[in-house]
Amino acid sequence: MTSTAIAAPAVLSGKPAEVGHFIDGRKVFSARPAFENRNPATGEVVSLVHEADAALVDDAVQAARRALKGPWGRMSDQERSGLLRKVAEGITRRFDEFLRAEVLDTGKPVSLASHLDIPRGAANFSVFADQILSASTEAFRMATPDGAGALNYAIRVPRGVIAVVCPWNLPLLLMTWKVAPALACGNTVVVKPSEETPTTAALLGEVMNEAGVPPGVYNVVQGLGPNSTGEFLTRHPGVNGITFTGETRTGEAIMAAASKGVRPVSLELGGKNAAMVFADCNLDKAIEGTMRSTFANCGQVCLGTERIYVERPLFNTFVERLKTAAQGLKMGDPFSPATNLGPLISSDHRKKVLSYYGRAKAEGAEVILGGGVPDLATPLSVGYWIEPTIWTGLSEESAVVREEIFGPCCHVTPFDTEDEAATLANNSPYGLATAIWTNDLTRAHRLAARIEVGIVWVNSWFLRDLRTPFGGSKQSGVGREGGVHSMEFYTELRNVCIKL
Ligand code: NAD
Ligand code: 6OD
Repeated sequence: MTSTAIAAPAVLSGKPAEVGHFIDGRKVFSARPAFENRNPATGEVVSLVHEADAALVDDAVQAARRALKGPWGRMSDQERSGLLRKVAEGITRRFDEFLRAEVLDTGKPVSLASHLDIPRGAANFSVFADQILSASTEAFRMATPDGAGALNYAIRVPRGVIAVVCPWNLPLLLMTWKVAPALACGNTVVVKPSEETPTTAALLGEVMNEAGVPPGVYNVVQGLGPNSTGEFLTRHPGVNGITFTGETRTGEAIMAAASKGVRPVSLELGGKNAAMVFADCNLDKAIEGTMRSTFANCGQVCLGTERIYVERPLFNTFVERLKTAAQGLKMGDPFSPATNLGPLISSDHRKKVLSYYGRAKAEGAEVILGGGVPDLATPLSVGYWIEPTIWTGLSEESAVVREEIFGPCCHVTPFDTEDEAATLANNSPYGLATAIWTNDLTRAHRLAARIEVGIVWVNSWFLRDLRTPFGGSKQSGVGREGGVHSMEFYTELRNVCIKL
């Protein structure tokens, strides 16, 4: 595995590559590509992407249904586990191809993708290859009037065909986070990657074939969401369960689609996460952690902290230190190991984030840093770059403080008491994650029980043990994935009662 020795793309010459679907173990292309996929760093077209219509989505679902009845459906947990392990090895073997594809699709720095996205893509498969071997169920002996008794035991059965609908911010990581446990449990999948980041899902099809995963077990349909591929897939009656990561609004549409046929859904949705920084914290660590939680992946991480609450005695120092650290972020060619801040995903997304930058100014925020578009040399000048931005001084009612922006920005607010910090943090329709920075562990435990989120990090952020429950409260999601919690979603329990 190499980490940074990845060739930067030469100026693309000739026709860009075409990215198509993967159905029944084969690459499939529609009559013609439907849209362009641009490199967010340069605006350059990197590929032409095909779009699956309803008939092609049906082909993929039917292939997935057939595969359930084939050798895949008869495999033992041990055999599936072995195949997943080979998939993990395949990702690692083709690390540089995945890395290049992910960096070109997202514009994220190679320094990030090589340490997070691609290794996690492989780890998701090896972790669930282990998990399935230790999955257990319950058993009960009961009394019966004849005295002989009966034995009840539960078995786990796959749900069937799972639709996996993915976002663009961590494409391989988030897709494999769902595909790996779904396959470990014996399901088959039809994946709909984001239209912004189609490539690694297609590449994974090749790895599945190389690993010997039977045709039809892993399928990919490319395309858009509403009135297109995403909707055709989630409304398809041959789909037995839907797992989705993306915006809360889209989650609502997907939940509505799932209600037809009463299909289960797992939803990992948006956030407007708070960090709480207490005066007794280790400031160096709090700054380092907040730099990551606010600016990693250009702020396009659902777990990112866009609201920072700082205990008043530390407030001015914290803001000054965060500003100095953020001034050290380095934009540039994402393929350069020195770059640690990439662009936003698209021109449209930049327009959205800039509208919040404008709104913050209009509402009288004190702009501590940034607030605009950086002046970069060609070819980066054409990309979707934006300045890292820090504000103070806005009211808690401001849309900038309440709504998910999904950009490299945060608003910092002082607080006076622990009670006030908790009230401020909970004042949100979202409830995904929080980061608490304090050396008072009693306080940390107290707050962990009080903050209305699915994930609490104390003196850390995005520190992941893949066996732990992951998911959001309130409008940040439905259900938990990870470890045994993924097993719960991707299987059904069937009780067997045997009269002795
Ligand atoms: P999005 O909701 O716009 O799109 C996600 C996927 O859904 C895409 O593949 C899209 O084509 C598809 N889609 C859109 N409308 C659809 C419909 N009506 N039916 C079926 N499919 C449809 O999200 P995004 O912009 O790709 O990602 C950013 C969002 O994702 C942010 O809100 C972020 O917080 C959230 N997110 C959450 C988590 C989490 O774990 N909670 C992780 C990553 C991202
Ligand atoms: O680490 C994970 O498993 C996970 N689902 C991370 C989500 C990050 C959101 O952008």
